[in-house]
Amino acid sequence: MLILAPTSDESGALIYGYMSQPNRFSWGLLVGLSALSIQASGQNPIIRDQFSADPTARVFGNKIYLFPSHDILATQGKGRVGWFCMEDYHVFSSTNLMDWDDHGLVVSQTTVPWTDPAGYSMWAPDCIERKGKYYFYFPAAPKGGRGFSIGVAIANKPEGPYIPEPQPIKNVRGIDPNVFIDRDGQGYLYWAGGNFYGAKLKDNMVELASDPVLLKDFPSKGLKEGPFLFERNGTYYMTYPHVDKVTERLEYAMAKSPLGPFTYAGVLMDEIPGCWTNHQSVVQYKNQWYLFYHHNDYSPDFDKARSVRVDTINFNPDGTIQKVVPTLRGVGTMPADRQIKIDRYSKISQKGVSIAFLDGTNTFKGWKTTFTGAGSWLEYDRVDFGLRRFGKLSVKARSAQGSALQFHADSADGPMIAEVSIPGGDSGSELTVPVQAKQRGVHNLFVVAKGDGPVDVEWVRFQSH
Ligand code: FUB
Repeated sequence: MLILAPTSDESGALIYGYMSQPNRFSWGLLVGLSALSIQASGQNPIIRDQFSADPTARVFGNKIYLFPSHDILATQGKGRVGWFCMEDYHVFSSTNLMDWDDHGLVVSQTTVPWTDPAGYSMWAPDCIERKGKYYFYFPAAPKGGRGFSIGVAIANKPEGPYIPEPQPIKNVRGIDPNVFIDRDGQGYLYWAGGNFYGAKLKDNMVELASDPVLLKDFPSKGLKEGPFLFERNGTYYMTYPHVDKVTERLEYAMAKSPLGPFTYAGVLMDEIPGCWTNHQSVVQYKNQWYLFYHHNDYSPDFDKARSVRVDTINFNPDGTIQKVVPTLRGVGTMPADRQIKIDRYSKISQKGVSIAFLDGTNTFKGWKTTFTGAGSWLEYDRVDFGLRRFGKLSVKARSAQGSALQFHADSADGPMIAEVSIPGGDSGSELTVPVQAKQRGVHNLFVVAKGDGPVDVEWVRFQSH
């Protein structure tokens, strides 16, 4: 039997693949209890106070819920240093895709009866609603066992509390569970284990109703995992990460029934350099489709500490999907009176703009934008000025030798909203100036450097008074 286990690529870097021998390190999983509500704000990555990966997004009622993996850093005696390390799951929700509430820990390796409590391998999960109950599916290593099994925890609300089933699902070995309920009410479970497998679920959602089927219409070369199936206009789309060349890219195949046959249809997202894995879900919310995925934004030197992102996804008239280009700006409009982190830009000039962490020892503090050279510019799309005609603009900036920035609406030479002189000095300060061309509604914001001296910008914000 094939066991999912870490191995190394040709350069010796750790990756994971399928080996015919079990690996020595252990795995595992808990049931979460406390609800801790922390706000995280929009732009990519969307979760800004902890690592998050393998995002499954689901719409329940009028909210969008996020069920990601929760990467932590292994230390000696806690997980395997240099490898994935996950001990629990959090659930998040949003009504605007900008502000995400963290509902806290919902399932943990120490309280699921069948999992190794020191496994640190709670990999990609999924969740679905059926008849008012919420079924949370997760892979983990069974106590004293090998490889991964897949279990279910059940709740009356998407936020939990989730009660784990005493045993994993029989006849399922693998990772990355994905669950789908068709229009006729039939549930399906998909998972990865070298290949993709699928099976019908019984109405109770915790037992297979049929033998697993090998879904054979997928690439035979290069690791593939993370199956995520959705339906649109009678077409079933199977999306998945696949290593075609060096790292994972997102691909998809189309079918006329949930178990196939599937026909390869293209690439959803190209490889993103710097992170070996990617992992996706596709969901429609308020008439727009979104692709949730991950990248190692807060951990550029270690790609097993990842962060969830979201971008819009669009379909062609023939039902095929337009390739998604990953962005820092993400989705949604940004209220003008928030701290607008322009380091999550939409576009920048070819020269003279760079992004760096504010504090390399704590990357969760975020980034700063540095302008070097007059004429360099940055575009930040979709700032919502509402009807308020904000009268002041504040910017937190620093420039050792002094500089100036101009803010324009709609283009680099569009109406000038404000000009700010940044005095020379080493301490960053909040500078406030009157707005010249007041704006209403949603506009793209352009920041243009007017001085040659380097200037660091942390955020920009509009105010009424
Ligand atoms: O997060 C651990 C594993 O990395 C997931 O299960 C895979 O899909 C990949 O993202």
